[in-house]
This record gives sequence, C-alpha cells and structure tokens, in this order.
Amino acid sequence: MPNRRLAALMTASALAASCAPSAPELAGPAGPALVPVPASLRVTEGAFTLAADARIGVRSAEGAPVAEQLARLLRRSTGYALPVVREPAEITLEVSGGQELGREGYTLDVTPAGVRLAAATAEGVFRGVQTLRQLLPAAIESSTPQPGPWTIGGVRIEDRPRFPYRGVMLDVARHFFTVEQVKRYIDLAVAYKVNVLHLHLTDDQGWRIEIRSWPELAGDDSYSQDDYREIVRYAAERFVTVVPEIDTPGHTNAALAAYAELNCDGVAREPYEGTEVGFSSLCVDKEITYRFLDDVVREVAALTPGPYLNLGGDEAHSTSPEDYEKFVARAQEIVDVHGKQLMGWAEITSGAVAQHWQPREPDRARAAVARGAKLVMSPADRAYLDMKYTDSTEYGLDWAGLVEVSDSYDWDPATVVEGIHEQDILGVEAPLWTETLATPDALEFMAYPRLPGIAEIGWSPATVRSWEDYRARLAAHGPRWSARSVTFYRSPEIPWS
Ligand code: NGO
Repeated sequence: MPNRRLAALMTASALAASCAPSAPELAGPAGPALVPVPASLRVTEGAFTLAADARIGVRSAEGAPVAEQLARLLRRSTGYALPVVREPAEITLEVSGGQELGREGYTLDVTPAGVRLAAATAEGVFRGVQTLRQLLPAAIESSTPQPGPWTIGGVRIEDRPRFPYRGVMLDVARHFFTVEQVKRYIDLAVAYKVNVLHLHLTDDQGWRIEIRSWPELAGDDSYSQDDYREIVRYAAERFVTVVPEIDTPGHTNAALAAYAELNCDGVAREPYEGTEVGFSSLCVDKEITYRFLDDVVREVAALTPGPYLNLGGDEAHSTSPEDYEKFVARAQEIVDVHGKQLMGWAEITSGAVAQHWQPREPDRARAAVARGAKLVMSPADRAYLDMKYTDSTEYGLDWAGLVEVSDSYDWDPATVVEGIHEQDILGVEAPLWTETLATPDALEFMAYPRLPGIAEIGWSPATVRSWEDYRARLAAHGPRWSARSVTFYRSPEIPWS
C-alpha cells in the first residue's frame, strides 16, 4: 500500500483497486489500476496535479503529433488550454534515450514537479501516453469538461512489451461496420496498447473491399479503397498496423456469387446469409483463380503499408488436401511477388505467420512452427471475443465453450499448446467474429471487458500478472468505459467500483 498522504490523493477507483487483495509475488506494489500492468512500477513520494495553466512540452518534431493527440484528449475533459510547446513543461514527452526498452518501451516519472515520459520512438511515447491516461482519474475520459482535480500519485514506471504483435480482429464480412465504427473500435483498443488491427474483409456472406479490377465483388456495404486508406491512416496515427484478410480458398461464396467464371462448373453461386462454414471453394485447377488472386493481392498490398497479407486458409472443407496445398503454394508466390509476408489461420501450409485458433488442433500450430512460421495465439476457448460469457449471454456463439472474463485472462501463450514456446510466438490476438453481432453496442459488449485482458497477456511479463490482481485493476476501468459510453458486460467476477 502507498502511504496515507498518497492514498488520499489517489482517485476513488484507483484506491479501491489498490486495497483489493493482490498477489504477494507481484513485482510492482499494489498501486494505480493499470491495464496492461507495466513491467516495473514503483510508487514514489508526493503527487502531481495538472493545473489550468499547464503545458505539454515536446522538443522533437517526431514527438509533436503524439503531444497534440494527448493535448486534444486532455482538453476535452479538463477544459484547460494545454498548449503544446517546444521546451520542457509540466508534462514533458521526450523521444530520445531509453534504447534498451526497445521500439515500444518507455519510462514514465510522475513527481510533484511534473510528468516526464521518455521513449526511443514516438511509438513508445504513444504507448506511455496510454499509461498516463490511466493514471489520471476516470473522468479524464469524458468528452465534456469535468471538475477535476487532476491529480496523479508519484510513480516511476519502466515498461516494454512482451510480444511485438498484440492484435484485435474484426469480422466486417458477416456484418459490415462503417469506417467511423472501426475507428472507435481502434480508439478503445489502443488504450490497452493493442498495435494490430486484423480486418476480416471477405467471407461467404460478403466481400467488403473495393477491388477495381473485379468491380462486382464489393456490394453496397463495403469499403471503397479510399475508405480502407482512411482506416489505415487512422490506425497508423495510433501506431496500429492493419492486417487485411482475404479469406481463401474456402469462405469465398461472395466471390463465387459475383463471378461465375471463378466456379469450376462456371455457374455463379447464390448469395449467402447463413452461418454455416466450409461449403465454398475457389476452383484450384482454373488459371483464372490465380489471375483473380493476383489482382486482389496486388490491389490490397498497394493499399497496405504493413508487412502482412492474410489469406485466411481456414476450414477449407470443400477443397481436397492436395488442392489445398497446391493453392497455398501458388498463393505464397503471389504474395511474395507483391512484397508482403503471407499470414493465415493455423491450417495454412505456407507463410511467415500462422494463427492458432482451434484448442483441439494443437498439431496444426506445431506443424506451422516446424516449417518455420511464427504463431499468433488466439485459442478460441480463451481469446475469441464472440464466445458467449455465460449460457444467458444475449449474443455470440458457444462452439468453443463459454468464456468468462477469468477464462479469457487466465492463460499464457507460451504454455497453452504443448511443445510451443515463447520464441515460437509473435504475439496474441483477440478475434471478434460477427455472425451474431450487428451493432457497435453488441461488438463492445463482447469485447469489454475481455479485450483488455488479451492485450495485457500480449504486453505484460508473465511474472507480473495474476488473475486476482487483474480483476481488481480491471474493476477501475468500468468508470472509464462509462465516461466514453462504452457498452460492457458487468461480469460478476469483477468487483466493479
Ligand atoms: C472459426 C471460423 C469462422 C467463424 C468463427 C466463429 C475461424 C478461424 N474460422 O474461426 O469462420 O466465424 O470460428 O467463432
């Protein structure tokens, strides 16, 4: 426990969290309710109060956009002017030093004199800004001026991620979500240091990205190339990499309905709105399949600055194993030509990154590693945000089981599949499939509060996290979500403050 004087200065929510039982073996003392928990945190003497005449200082041009983002955020709820200046100030952001903390690491010092946040890169500063937000009272998240006071207890944090890939996936194929809705999904996730947005852009039910050389693919509810560019730009401003997924060779009914010539029998399929999987396949023996794939990959790769192009590869139950391998080998060549790295679900037989998703198919994950791929861990019984919390959850599926908040949090990527170790793993991802989810409220209800837990698993060292400590910290985030009008599941497992 911090000393009395400090405790008195802490916000009610943080205080509630700090009084909750915490595992004695934890590295950091019970202190502010941060998610993800930092690699190292020490509560120090005194406290800092943001005053009406405070400024945000940033010396480098590189850090200036992050300083502006922070200023915009704090201005909304404090009502203060908070000018950004090019000299040290009450809040100082520094892009320099701290090389040993890597690209995303940062140090954050809060003393009565001010806040100093330093990192090697602007990205590291951005991650640290998310921590700073959480050190402030929950009302800081409000979109209208609040009374304050804006006080932070003294603290010294040194932090860096465990894994470089901490993703969320949104299925915009089963139900379409607009650019604005995707932006909000990004905004909420980056607060938990998520750095990848995987967009599941195509499936049996819909093709959601304009492909200029195949104009019939995308229907009314889809992203124009400019829409997609805008998502990519918005994500990049928040240091989030977009990974586009074009699911193949199965999950392709939308394409097979739009173009008869992609079918082996030359007959266009009927549009599909159901929830069955595994019934569609591109025609592996037709050359036009690869012209199609080459066009799609070329156009999507050109719009995507990130290194990965995901070609799905899951549940190709209507493609024979021989055809499947043949197809993936050609797909690999095409992705190579367009300068991207191939990513896919665990079934995929080539590519740099495979995504483990079926708890009962650990062999697929092991096979991917054996052929040299890295894994992104998304075991459905832990990380799928579309699984119901309980029997009575209004939305969602339950094929992988019911996934309460503790189930989604209390596992470790390096021990969840026998034979898979830390060095085989690129990171974690929380997929949100939308067969049953048609509105942003439904998305948020399924993602919160599970998404922050997956983000913490990807960021925090295994040694500093435990369920008992986490549930107390998570409780303090309820008011933060309420301040942003987030719909979330009030799990009885969490002692909401
Ligand atoms: C599976 C399937 C998806 C479903 C999802 C529902 C993968 C990789 N393929 O996950 O098509 O939408 O389950 O939970």
